[in-house]
Amino acid sequence: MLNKSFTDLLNEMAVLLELNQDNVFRIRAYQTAAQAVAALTSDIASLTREQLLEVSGIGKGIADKIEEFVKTGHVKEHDDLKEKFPAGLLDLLNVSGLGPKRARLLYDELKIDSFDKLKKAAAAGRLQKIPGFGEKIEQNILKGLHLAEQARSRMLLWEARRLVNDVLLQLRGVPGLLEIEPAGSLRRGKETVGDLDILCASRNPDALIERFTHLPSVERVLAAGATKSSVLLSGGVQCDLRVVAAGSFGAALQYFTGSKEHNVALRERALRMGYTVNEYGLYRVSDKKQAKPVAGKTEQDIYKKLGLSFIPPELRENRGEIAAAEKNRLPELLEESDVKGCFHNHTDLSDGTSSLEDMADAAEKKGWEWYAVGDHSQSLKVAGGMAPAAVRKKIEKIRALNKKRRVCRLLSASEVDILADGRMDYADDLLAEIDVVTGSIHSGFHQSEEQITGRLVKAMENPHVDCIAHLSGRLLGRREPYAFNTDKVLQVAERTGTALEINGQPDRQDLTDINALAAKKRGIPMAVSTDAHSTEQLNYMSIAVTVARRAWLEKSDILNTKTYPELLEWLKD
Ligand code: DGT
Ligand code: CA
Ligand code: CA
Ligand code: ZN
Repeated sequence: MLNKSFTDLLNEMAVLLELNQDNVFRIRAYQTAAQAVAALTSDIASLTREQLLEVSGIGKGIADKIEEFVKTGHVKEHDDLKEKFPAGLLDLLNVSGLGPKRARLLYDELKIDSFDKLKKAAAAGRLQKIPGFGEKIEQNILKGLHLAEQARSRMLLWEARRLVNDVLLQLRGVPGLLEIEPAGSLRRGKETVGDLDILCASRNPDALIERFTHLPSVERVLAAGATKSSVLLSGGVQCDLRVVAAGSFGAALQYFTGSKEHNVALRERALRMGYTVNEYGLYRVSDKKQAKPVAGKTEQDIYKKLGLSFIPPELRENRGEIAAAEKNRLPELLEESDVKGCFHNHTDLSDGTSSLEDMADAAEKKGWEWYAVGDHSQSLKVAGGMAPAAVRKKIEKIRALNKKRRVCRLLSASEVDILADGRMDYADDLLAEIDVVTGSIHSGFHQSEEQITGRLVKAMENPHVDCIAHLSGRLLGRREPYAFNTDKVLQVAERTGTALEINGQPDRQDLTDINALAAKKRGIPMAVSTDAHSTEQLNYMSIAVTVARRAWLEKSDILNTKTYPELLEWLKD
């Protein structure tokens, strides 16, 4: 499928045009087209010109470029533009606080075209001397550099899953393969992943290693040993493949899943019980030569022999899971199949790329029982926030659609901005007409902790607000969380019965697992949301569910597990 690489190309075109100080409408057209292509479910290479032109956001110019790209793998205008600027300059745009305009200035004034040069210049205080920069901007750029460096060394869970699934798919057919499973932080569902760990048992390790080191996505082979091979995938991500004997597979999977802290605690427990545990198996301490493992083929056997119920990977962080497993008191974790709907998402009426009908169809296809169709509120102009009249029209439309559709019931929803002074972005009479009101902070991120906490409290005290979205406002690798008093916010959520959201966007994932667990302890209802901006993004539900699992959440903690009548009942309260 060419869509991803073409989307990247379009986004890069938009940036290059901006660096080139081109016409703003042209730049905007490329950005819109990138969103449109990203949301397509069919391969652009398989669409006719007529079909392409039917997609909103794709005009004649873009259709030409698609044809050129499908035929040649290149777009000449893109190549030409790229030649005008050094490659490192584009890299700089990953630093938050540095848009194309400022990057261009840095290049023109100080010849800065790499991370390193930028870091040196900022540290030496040379940026603030450029007209229009100043000390504050320099500080922001330094902060942005720090975040970007962190982001470079870790990838988002979603991206890690995509990469690993691709590798697994290609290894599954190799002759002699007995078992294959991803391990490490990926299997534990951590929000970001450092490197990819894959574990295999095989009758023919050589064939496996041979295939692994020659995958099309492999850029460089770091090691190709019979038991451990490491490669760099394109994009510089390291992937380790370990091959073990089938009798040790469970022990190795347990060991390489981690976390290290969980493993240390487990090993101490084993020792107290007269066992040693390592990646080969569980042995009696008296078995000095480790000749006869007590367990090793499956993880289940190992936990069982240690007197524990099976601990799901998401809980293996040494946060009390071993004590709970000993008493058979582990939570029955939320499953994606428990989810019956979603109430934070968008359509093309605001900044989404799919229509209301398409989103509803996609929700139905996911097997959901209800779907609250959301959009942004009026103040969020950059995201096409909706004016009150448009919201009312949308509510009418949803009512009409519900007369025709029976499988997945539609509700109206809105992600309503919590304004800088804590007022909601719609008047109460309109809020009362919307089925599900989610309050969000999208502005004033730099306010003090008191101010932001005050805004959140005021929003939760509004009886029309059902839920607070993405509490923290962070964007992993790009924006730090805003300052807020967690205890105070949880206390008010508990008192007002306002739900808190776990957002499934790969770069958000907040509530964090820690905050979600704290909310559970107070009995605060929570929602898992996709915040989808296209039909495809409804798949981000899997990310939100993973965060919930890492937070020890069960079906009963989550509003999305309610049936349609139960949900209506909850909304009434
Ligand atoms: P990452 O890659 O930074 O996101 O985190 P992990 O957890 O995937 O860590 P990684 O890739 O270094 O190692 C994979 C697993 O192997 C880790 O979760 C636990 C296990 N492991 C690695 N080194 C050690 C160690 O020195 N002691 C113990 N007990 N376990 C280790
Ligand atoms: Ca890892
Ligand atoms: Ca590793
Ligand atoms: Zn939002």
